[in-house]
Amino acid sequence: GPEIESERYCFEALNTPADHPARDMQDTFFLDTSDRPLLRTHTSSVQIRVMEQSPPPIRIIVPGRVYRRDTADATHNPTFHQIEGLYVDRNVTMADLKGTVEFVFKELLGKDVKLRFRPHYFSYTDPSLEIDFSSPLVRKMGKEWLEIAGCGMVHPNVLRNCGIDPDVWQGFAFGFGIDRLAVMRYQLDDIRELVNNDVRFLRQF
Ligand code: 2NM
Repeated sequence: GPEIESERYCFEALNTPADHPARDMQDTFFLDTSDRPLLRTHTSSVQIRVMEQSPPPIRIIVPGRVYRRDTADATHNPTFHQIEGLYVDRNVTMADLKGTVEFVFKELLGKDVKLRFRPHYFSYTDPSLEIDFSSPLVRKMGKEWLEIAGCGMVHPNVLRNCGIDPDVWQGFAFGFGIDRLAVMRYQLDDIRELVNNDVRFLRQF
């Protein structure tokens, strides 16, 4: 999907109201033209494009670059990368969500990690959850749990906005940022190296 998006795909279709903080000038890079395109703040806009175009069942993984206003330093960058998953079918429940998410993160982080789900709020899912993980690496950082991802059951309004009947179809989605994970895993000292394109850095991998 495109990195330059409309407010419709990035916010409106995702049930995110006009007064939501993400839609503030302080949080999103709006491009200075009349129809207010913006730099996408998440890859969920791509999920909308897919749900609009293809009838369920849908099973997709959406990786991509995203943009949020932030002051760059060694641990923050106004551009980073997300991976999102979306599953829409008949009879989809929270059990499918939990089982899939646990499988994904155990494959990614190792079979010995512990996962924890906490209630949360996202406008595009209900119920919504945040996912923490615990591992020897996390404990080495002096912490017990580290937040890694968000997830939830796709809000009926989001399905409706894409022409999908929520009385017939349900879905779950999850998303996470990969840059901070890469910093941890490869012990990088500056998150900005991931987009600096310095070949002396890139050649190490
Ligand atoms: C997240 C967390 C929770 C999400 C929801 C959707 C859609 F389009 F189906 F509504 N896509 N992605 C989602 C839900 C993403 O990332 C932290």
